[in-house]
Amino acid sequence: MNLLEGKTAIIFGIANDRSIAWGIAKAFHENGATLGLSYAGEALERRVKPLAEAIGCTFVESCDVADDDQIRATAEKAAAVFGKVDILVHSIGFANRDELSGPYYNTSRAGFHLAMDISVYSFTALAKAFQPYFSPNAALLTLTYYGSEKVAPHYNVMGVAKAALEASVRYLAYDFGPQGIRVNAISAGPIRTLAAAGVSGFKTMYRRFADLAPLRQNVTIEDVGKAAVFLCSDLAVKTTGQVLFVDSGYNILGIPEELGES
Ligand code: NAD
Ligand code: 0WE
Repeated sequence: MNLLEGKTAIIFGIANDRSIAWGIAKAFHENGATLGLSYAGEALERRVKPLAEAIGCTFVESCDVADDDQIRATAEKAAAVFGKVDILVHSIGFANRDELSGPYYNTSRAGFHLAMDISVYSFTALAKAFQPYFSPNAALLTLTYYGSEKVAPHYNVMGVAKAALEASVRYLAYDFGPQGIRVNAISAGPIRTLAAAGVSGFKTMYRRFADLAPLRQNVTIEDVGKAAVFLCSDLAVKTTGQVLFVDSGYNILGIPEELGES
């Protein structure tokens, strides 16, 4: 299909071929989009460059979203190369590893600030920096997780950050609405990416997810890519400020069924 023909998309957050951002990049490419990729720092260049090449993408820029100068430089470079930006994808989150276990109240002030800066503020900062270059019907997209709404053991400060990120989606949608620019989020079920590797208890919760979710299947980066194509295409012209669940229906459950019952 060619749902994104003629559109330019800049995607932030590819670390490797398991990244959700890579699932989105592949789906966008399959739908005819012109792509620009951005990654966190030179250490990742070796991994990201070959992926970009595989989808014929020549705009591959390093950008640490903790740094306003790097964000501005990336936006200016994108504008110089592409002229306008139709789609911006933010697939970035970070908290100190030691704050993703134990009780939430152990979160340090500095750790709280870091999680909010990288996982929440960066989306708003990107929206601001790219604003002059957005086309009139542009679409912005970020990635969130159900731990924003309900307690997911150990998700801790990231859950608080995702709640703030989802609120940001609504405020940005309000700000950009008059320009016809849409802002949405996808809430994905657990996926075994770099950001999930080594998280204590992730493996068990990943397995249980497929037993409990109405569709009885785990979520893939390709599944998320398809939903991203929809939200960023003209199919979703009147959808903004929303969180779309791509989670095999897990979020509708109240009381989980006894394991092995059905
Ligand atoms: P990932 O590790 O592949 O992606 C996270 C990305 O954030 C990496 O590319 C990393 O380089 C980038 N990043 C971290 N700090 C940065 C900085 N300072 N500047 C620029 N980039 C920075 O893992 P992922 O699972 O693909 O995560 C992508 C998004 O999806 C995150 O927002 C995550 O919270 C969200 N998400 C993940 C899952 C899951 O189970 N994996 C589920 C729902 C939502
Ligand atoms: O948003 C995420 C990933 C969040 C994350 C993960 C890490 C691990 C490595 C943010 N920062 C870091 N920092 C590191 O140093 N997910 C939705 C995946 C995830 O992470 C969890 C989960 C799930 C699901 C952490 C605890 C509990 C569940």
